[in-house]
Amino acid sequence: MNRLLVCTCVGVGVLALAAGSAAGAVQVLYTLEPPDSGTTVSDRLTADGAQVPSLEPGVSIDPADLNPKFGSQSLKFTNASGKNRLDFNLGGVNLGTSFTVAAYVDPDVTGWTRTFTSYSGGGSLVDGEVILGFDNRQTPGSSNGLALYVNPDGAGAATTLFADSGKVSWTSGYHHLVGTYDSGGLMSIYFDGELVGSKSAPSGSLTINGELYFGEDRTDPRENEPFFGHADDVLILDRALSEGEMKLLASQGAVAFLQIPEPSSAVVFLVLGLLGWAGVARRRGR
Ligand SMILES: [Ca+2]
Ligand SMILES: [Ca+2]
Repeated sequence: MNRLLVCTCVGVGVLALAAGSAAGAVQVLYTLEPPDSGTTVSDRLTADGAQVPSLEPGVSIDPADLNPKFGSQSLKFTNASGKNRLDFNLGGVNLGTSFTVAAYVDPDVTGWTRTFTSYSGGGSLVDGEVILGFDNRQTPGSSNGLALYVNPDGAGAATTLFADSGKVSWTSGYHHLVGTYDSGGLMSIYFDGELVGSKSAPSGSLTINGELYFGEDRTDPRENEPFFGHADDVLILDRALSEGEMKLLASQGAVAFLQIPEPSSAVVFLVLGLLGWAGVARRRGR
């Protein structure tokens, strides 16, 4: 093995392990791919720790209805039990001053529906509450809009801190929903890779108040905005992706976009790299 190849192997190994990681705030990716199954879901962005979610009884990887957007599996949300939320277990965690929340969703419902939410479910939003959801105020029924609310730390109670998409055209099947927040800059909504709504963002980082869920508000007992259907590539990043990046994320999926290696290939690269490095060191030591 020559030295160039050795360096390449080491470099690729390090890059492979570092891909998708960034210093600072929390990052989460649920691809729902094996070995995930049933109610076992793992985080694929683990440089900041693995944010393993908890699933309520109505949520699982259903082997009889996998319906993937990417890979071979997705997460199914049913109303069988009346409890249908994914709990990110991020209560009290600071998402930072800039972040992206994104998911591919194939809803079985129309109208008001929550995807990402730390909202209590009643009254004004308070510090640390965020909502990305379907919002049928534009045209009730089959043509829905999207809204993104972000109440960062220190904002105080408010219902005015939101971006609105206006009408978006829904067809059956998967659609990509994204909310981005950039303190003092913009909060924006993307639908299928396209910017559909934007508004000046308040300032401050956002520390999750209570808990962050996917599927319904935190304490709302009425279950009046539940998400039913499938979700895939559920993603939280510690930066606001740009409009250009959004098209790539929507078309390629998070694994390709973030260049996340399969666990096995990362290990192979690292082992090859270390073996090569050891070989060079041995020859140098002669
Ligand atoms: Ca993580
Ligand atoms: Ca998947």
